[in-house]
Amino acid sequence: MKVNNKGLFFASLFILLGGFFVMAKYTPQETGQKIPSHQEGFQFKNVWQFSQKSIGFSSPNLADLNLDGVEDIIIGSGIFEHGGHARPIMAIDGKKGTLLWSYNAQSRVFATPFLMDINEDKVKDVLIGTDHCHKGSSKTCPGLWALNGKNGELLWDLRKVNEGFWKGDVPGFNTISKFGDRILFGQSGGGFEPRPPARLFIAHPKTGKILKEFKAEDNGEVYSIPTLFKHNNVWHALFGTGGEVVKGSLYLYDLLKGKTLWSLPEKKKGWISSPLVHSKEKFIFATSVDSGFYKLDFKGNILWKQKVEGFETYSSPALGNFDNKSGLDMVITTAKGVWPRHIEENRIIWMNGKTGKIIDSKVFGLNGYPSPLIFDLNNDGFDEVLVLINLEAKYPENFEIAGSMKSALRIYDGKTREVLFEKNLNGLSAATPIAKDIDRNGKLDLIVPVAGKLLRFELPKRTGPKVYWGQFRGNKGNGIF
Ligand SMILES: [Ca+2]
Ligand SMILES: [Ca+2]
Ligand SMILES: [Ca+2]
Ligand SMILES: [Ca+2]
Repeated sequence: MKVNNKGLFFASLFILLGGFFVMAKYTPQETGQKIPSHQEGFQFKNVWQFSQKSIGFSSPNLADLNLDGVEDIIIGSGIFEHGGHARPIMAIDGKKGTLLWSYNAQSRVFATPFLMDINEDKVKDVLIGTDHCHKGSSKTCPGLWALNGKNGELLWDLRKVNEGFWKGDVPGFNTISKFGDRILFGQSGGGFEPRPPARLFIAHPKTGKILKEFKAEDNGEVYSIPTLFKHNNVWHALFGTGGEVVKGSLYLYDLLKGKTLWSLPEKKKGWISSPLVHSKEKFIFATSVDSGFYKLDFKGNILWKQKVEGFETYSSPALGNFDNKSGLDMVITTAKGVWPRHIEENRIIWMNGKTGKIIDSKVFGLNGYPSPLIFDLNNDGFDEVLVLINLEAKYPENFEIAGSMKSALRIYDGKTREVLFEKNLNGLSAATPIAKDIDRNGKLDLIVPVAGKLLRFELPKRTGPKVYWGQFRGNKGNGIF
């Protein structure tokens, strides 16, 4: 279960992060947070480290691209807004941590790679788009491409495929979602004044041909990655409009009829994080920027609402069992203050799934936008939460210092909600990691992106942990629990 931003959402969400760092230092002692002295059994070992300066905003995804039985990592890059930095889309060997291929994206990539085999060679291919144009080397942007998963070669270029029909001049693309034999993606809107409305596109994944285009009813900007689900045999798209300072609504859209079924407005700010759908229990959990946390049914009825005043939420929520009562609970991460100055504190909040009552909450560092991951590491029926934390926040004029900023990987115990494990990292953390046993040896792996590098850790012992929400937007990367 987890969180993200102006894309990233937070893969997507991070489009928003350009201006949020100010000088501040975080001292863990001040928070009263206990750092565990006994972590035996949970000492994740570093397997490899892959360095590339521009890594940091795009959350990774997994597929075995070289067919050696170990899943490989696909990630975008683009911490640097300006200048002639390389901003590649990369595939990294999961076994060795070496580069398999890269594709030069010119502009920044915040989105998470979407993976499906479109050329029918049994290897998943990579579909991903970029942020809007920036000063510097960017010439043609934004772009959205399908790349051959085997070698990174271009399969199609959205701009070329739809030449003469579609013009995409301004805002960037968010992460792609699949429904039936179609894909859906958004071109965010906003970013420029006057703010153009976001456009959402339905396209054919094999050719890149745009089949249909629509806008949200309020003509808003859309940073929230749509969560697509089938209900009563109809494909629905759930997404939010608005931004950090622009109000918006949560929409449920009927993709067949092309109409809005319902919407839920927030008065002051919008909806940036990607909403979560529980397909079996048929509920929605969505978080607004203004820290409104909503459990809804599929008709849009509010089952409960929790509001935390003075906080803003950009990350996607997650589900798990965190108290001794039956039923799934919620966990969210949120930041005190108003964007772009979230310097006071971050907070992780656990809520009872039936009532919305807060089970617990803890302060956990600064400017933390990565979404949480959920797994039961010690097999006690209570779910641990993994978060990436920034321990200092600076405003990096050009992000050159982002790679040396202090951060940490922290795991909270599901039962006590105390810190079970913590490891210091160097590098701003702004994307969501992955928890999965990528080589199927029974030992859980963590794939951790921080500014300037990607790290693989592995548990030393076979513990057979159950991973319920192992990457950005869940185990399938689609926002569905
Ligand atoms: Ca592999
Ligand atoms: Ca393929
Ligand atoms: Ca546990
Ligand atoms: Ca493993």
